[in-house]
Amino acid sequence: MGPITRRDAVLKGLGAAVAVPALTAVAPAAAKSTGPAVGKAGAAQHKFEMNIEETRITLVGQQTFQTFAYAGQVPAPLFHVREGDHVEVLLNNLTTLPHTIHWHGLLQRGTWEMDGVPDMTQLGIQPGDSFTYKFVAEPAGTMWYHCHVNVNEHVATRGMWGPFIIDPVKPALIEREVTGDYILMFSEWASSWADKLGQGGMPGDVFDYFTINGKSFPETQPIRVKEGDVIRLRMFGAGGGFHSIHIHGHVFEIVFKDGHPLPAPIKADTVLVGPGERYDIILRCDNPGRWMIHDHIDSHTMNGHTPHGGVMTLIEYEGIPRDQSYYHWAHKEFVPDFYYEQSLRKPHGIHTNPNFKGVPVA
Ligand SMILES: [Cu+2]
Repeated sequence: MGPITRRDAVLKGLGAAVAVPALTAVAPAAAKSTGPAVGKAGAAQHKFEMNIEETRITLVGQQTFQTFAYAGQVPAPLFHVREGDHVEVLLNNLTTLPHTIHWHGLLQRGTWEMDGVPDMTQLGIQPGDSFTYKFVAEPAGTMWYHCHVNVNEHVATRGMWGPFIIDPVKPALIEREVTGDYILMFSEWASSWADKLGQGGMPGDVFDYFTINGKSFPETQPIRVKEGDVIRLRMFGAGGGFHSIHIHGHVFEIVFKDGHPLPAPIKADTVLVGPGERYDIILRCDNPGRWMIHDHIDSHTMNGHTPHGGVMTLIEYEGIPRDQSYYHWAHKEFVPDFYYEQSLRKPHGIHTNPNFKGVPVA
């Protein structure tokens, strides 16, 4: 077999044609995308190129926030590979400050210099510079990636995080029952730093906006199911705060913690997701209706000083009429893939999401 041919698209260019002005040029050689090459042991080789850009995203209403964004999007692109696959990422820093990627939860056995910690495993990637990460994706589970430079600003308030899902070679029985797979990344934002790129993440910051996948209610999206579905919700503590996630009308099972199967699933209706943690829950859709999902930390369901916002969404069953006059989301425009649910059905690879694209900061 020849050298690896896969050169996935330069991620920042993807989706730009929809609503975002053209960013930097896409190198022709990098725009080619072929299927991942498969190695001897069945492990695929995934090779990607990704830029870090300064963008502005909208959390809700008029509340925007300047970010350092992997591939120009918050959350960052989905990495979805199989346990044992080889991953190579060329990362170009187009911003004004140094960054890295730490692959949170990955073991980096024999590749500790790929762990992404500045001044410990590498130098921070300087503005205009590039760095290539190369490693094996293990162990299996719900992992993520984030910058490790000035984490309290770049990760806690600038959106430098994304999901890294590693499918096990041998899925558990309960995983095989799943009919829909969803990613929910929780984070919090201190609006006083919104336009002060390079500052923030200080003790005493007042976090006054709270998001799921970078959006606050009512800009979040419903999770649409039908009776009999078995859904997996992968919850991430992507910021510095706790989120006490309660789902109405169902008893779910907490099955994985930080990507690893629990010895026995825990039945619950609320799960506390701390900074850096991941919990995968399995929920059987056995109770048709409309059921709220919200953070039980009350201040996290506000937008600034206004209640009814932040970390709120719901499960909407098919067949339940949505035309009641009191129903806030009766005519909500549905945005598919808000929870990566479509991307997770695609073949393994890296998947950008135009919904999450920001606008370049001038
Ligand atoms: Cu950074």
